[in-house]
Amino acid sequence: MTLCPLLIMNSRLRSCFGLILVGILSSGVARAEDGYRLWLRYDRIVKPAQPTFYADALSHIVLATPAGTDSPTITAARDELMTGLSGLLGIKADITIEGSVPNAACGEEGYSIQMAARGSISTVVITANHDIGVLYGAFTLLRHVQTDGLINELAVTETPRIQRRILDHWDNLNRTIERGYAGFSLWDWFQLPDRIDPRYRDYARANASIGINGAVLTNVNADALVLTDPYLRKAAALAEAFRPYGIRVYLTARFSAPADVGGLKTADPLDPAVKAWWAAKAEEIYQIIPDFGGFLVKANSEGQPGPQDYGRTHADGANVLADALAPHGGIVMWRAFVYDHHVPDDRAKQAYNEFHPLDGKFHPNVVVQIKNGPVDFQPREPFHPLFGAMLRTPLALELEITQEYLGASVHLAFLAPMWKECLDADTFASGHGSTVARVVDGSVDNHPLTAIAGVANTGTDRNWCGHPLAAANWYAFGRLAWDHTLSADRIAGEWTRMTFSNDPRVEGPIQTMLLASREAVVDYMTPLGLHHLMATDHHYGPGPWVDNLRPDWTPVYYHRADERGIGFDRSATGSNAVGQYAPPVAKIFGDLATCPENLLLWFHHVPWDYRLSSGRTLWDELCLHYQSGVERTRGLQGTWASLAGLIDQERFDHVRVLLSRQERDARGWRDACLQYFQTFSHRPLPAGVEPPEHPLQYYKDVHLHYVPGTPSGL
Ligand code: BDP
Repeated sequence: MTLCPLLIMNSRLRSCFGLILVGILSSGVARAEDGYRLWLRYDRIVKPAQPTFYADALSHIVLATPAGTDSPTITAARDELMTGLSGLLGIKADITIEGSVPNAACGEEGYSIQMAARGSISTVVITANHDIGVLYGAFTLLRHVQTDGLINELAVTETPRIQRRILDHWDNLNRTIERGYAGFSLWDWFQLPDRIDPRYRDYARANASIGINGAVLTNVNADALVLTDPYLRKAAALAEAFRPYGIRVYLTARFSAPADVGGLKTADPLDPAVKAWWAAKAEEIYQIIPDFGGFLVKANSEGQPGPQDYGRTHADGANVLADALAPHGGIVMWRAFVYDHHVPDDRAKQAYNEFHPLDGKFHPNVVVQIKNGPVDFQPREPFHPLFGAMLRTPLALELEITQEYLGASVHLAFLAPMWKECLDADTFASGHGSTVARVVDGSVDNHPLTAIAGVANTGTDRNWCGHPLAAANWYAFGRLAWDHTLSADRIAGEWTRMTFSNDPRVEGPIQTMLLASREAVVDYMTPLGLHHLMATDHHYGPGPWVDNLRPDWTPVYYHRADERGIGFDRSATGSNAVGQYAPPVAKIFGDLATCPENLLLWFHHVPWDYRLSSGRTLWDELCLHYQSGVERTRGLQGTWASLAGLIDQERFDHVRVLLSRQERDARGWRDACLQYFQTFSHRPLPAGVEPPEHPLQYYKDVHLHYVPGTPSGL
């Protein structure tokens, strides 16, 4: 018999040990709030809205599909419900699996959740046509409970609006992540396929909980090595770990792979040997990964190889890969992020110039993947004109969840409001109401293939995304990919309740902070339509003066400040980028008087003394926006401070420190940009703008080293 060590201690020692134990346990509790559990925390709800009702209804759950049988996905749903309900409510649910008739309203991935009385027993029934729908339904039910929804009001039938809801990981095979700010890649390529890190399952659970159903494992700046047998087997191991959660893997295909790893002399897409190589490669991949999703390709962009190297078009290139994948059901996501400094046209116009003439020339399993704006994931851009101009091609929207241009994982920037701006923008592609969202979900032009991608912000950091509030962006991406009609407000509320608490004293302030944060960043970085003022390479701090790189990588190319004014004239008198939009949109953007002020300097070169709607001059307004960015950041700090004692110390302290750096950075942005622009405007800072802390040269001399996520590593 072993005696409990506590029993054989004397009483003094016991109380001392007890204190230590309490200390360990309480610090254990604090450690439990390290963010690892994301929005799936399942801590006990202190006072559920309807305790008895919950207990009754949720004690009996039926999972029903036409097959009516168990599977790894159904097991995942059951496990999640058991864990979730016992954590949230202390309920040990009785979960049964039943057969059901097919329900057209549930489609391929949807579900229906209904309350049903079985005799005297109230039951929750989750019905779906396929197992994955049951899993999605289980997560919805848990979210409802977790956010303290009224369970008797829960009757939902839902299907996703977009079919392929994908995370793009810009992860390299050496585990660094391009533009990744939360540690190294989650994929431990060296130890795969032998070791399956338990984290892969948690990654898959988190994704499934918000409906994400695909992961591109590798960087768009691709390494052809991933297409070789050993790496395909590693990818297959990840695919296996993700499969119960409905997540398919995709890989990036380096266009020169037939030459790089295939031993061919060329990668010319029209060369028969090249076509045969891709066909054989696809065959090989599907042998190893039967449900492989397909390829994501960055071609002829920023030095990547592509079909143009052989005088062929993007359609020629995409179609060869698509034909190879088609017999297996795979797709090609061909990126439209192309521009070239040897082309004399405005960079913002180049993707349209190259892709618009190819509309209708892509094979049916190709989707052209377009960033939300025409330049590059800036804090604010207008929607990409291609969304209104390629009605005969399925178009995917690419969003950047990782905050490459919005302060990395140091600054708080909740991106749902930014994504909603794009999704809700009317392209007029096929008359009024042809929003980007409706182009992407296929409802404008009836495309059967629909997709949306988000460049992931995940990494090996214990809390997954670096900043304790940055997982809100991962969450928001998934929720919008599933249903782009959800409001940013609702998503912020859900995430806050699940990640922190249903306590209104906590939920309200965090939700308010999230919703205010992106506009704060716009104000202190690039207000009024300014863009790409970031320092070279790492894109973290200000560098509006940079003029010594290829022109389309320099901020001076974008802001065009001079003695007269500031901004890029993209109106009919300038580069005429506005001409790439449908006439009703072009008319609004193209006229200084009607252009939304938050995009003014994107489309117009505006005199310093031009009067804005406030009655103030452009210069004064610009200065006040920078100042407001700083003040809004201080507002975030103040709101966060009000949470002292209401949330766990660990996340409280972490965010407090980050916000204080954000405020310092915001001041730096303001002081650097305003002093630099002042060398052109020759005007004083208006009242209300704080004087700069350091002279301009100080900011020019700042050189940051080893900023995470920087491709060159410098
Ligand atoms: C830019 C990034 C670069 C990416 C590129 C892309 O700076 O690291 O490779 O986009 O999307 O935003 O291909």
